[in-house]
Amino acid sequence: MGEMSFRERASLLLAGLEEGREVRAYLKQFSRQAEGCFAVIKVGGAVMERDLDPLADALALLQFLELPPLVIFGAGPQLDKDLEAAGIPHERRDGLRVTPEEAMSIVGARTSRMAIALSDALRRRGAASVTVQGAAVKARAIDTERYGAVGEVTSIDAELLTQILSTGSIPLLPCVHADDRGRLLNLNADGLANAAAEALRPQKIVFVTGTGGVLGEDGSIINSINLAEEGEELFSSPWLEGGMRHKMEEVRDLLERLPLASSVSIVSAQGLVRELFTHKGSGTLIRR
Ligand code: X2W
Repeated sequence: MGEMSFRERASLLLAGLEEGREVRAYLKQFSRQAEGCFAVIKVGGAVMERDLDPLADALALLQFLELPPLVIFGAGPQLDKDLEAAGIPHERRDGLRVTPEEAMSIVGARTSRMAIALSDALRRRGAASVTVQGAAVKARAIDTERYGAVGEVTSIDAELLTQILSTGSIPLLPCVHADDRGRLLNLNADGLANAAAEALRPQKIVFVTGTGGVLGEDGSIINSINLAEEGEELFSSPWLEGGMRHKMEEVRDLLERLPLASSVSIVSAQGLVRELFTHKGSGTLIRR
């Protein structure tokens, strides 16, 4: 498909979904409410590494449909490697990376390079993006003694981000932001995405992960979860393990802070478009 423009490939991609009628109905529904933020999409570091091309295809397609998302990306596996190479011991506490001050230059350099890689991949497809650091996210250290230079969001400038979205550009948010004195802090990307979703109240909240959804007892992806009906059983299931259980608890807490109609999707990069524009979806759709 080397000779085809991204626009042509994107049209093919949409036409290739057998559910063409559904896709058009979703598109109509989404564009009617296109003011504000269509989607907050968090991309895990593992996906940035393995699936940058399908990810950029999906994001560029959204931009081409005039539904640019706000993208937050993580860098977990990349930072594990970089910090190990620099001889900085690897330690996590309560799911957060203990980040000594001297690690911050490595964290900053890696996340900048990743923002550049993603914006290059988007530009090659004709999609504009802007990396937003500093201006839109204010942070503060959580507990320097316990975690080092790890921060949490204190405020998100929803107006600024919405303004960027209204120009049609895709804002990219890395997980390094500053406190009000300019000290750089390492933020957990899921936490940042949750804060952004709360501030922007998008139509869609999506977590793009390597697993592509919540895996059930038999290892296959659960298509949808209604927390009100199935939550209790789900959380008491022994097969819902560590990382996934934690993720589900965060999703439940986020949904409780959002309007009832909100939903969260967990999906692969390859399944992102299908998840957004078809009834059946491709990953796990979670409602409360
Ligand atoms: C995370 C930021 C990156 C991240 C870290 O250093 O790993 C803290 O833990 P993933 O790939 O989405 O896990 N920050 C404080 O969250 O990346």
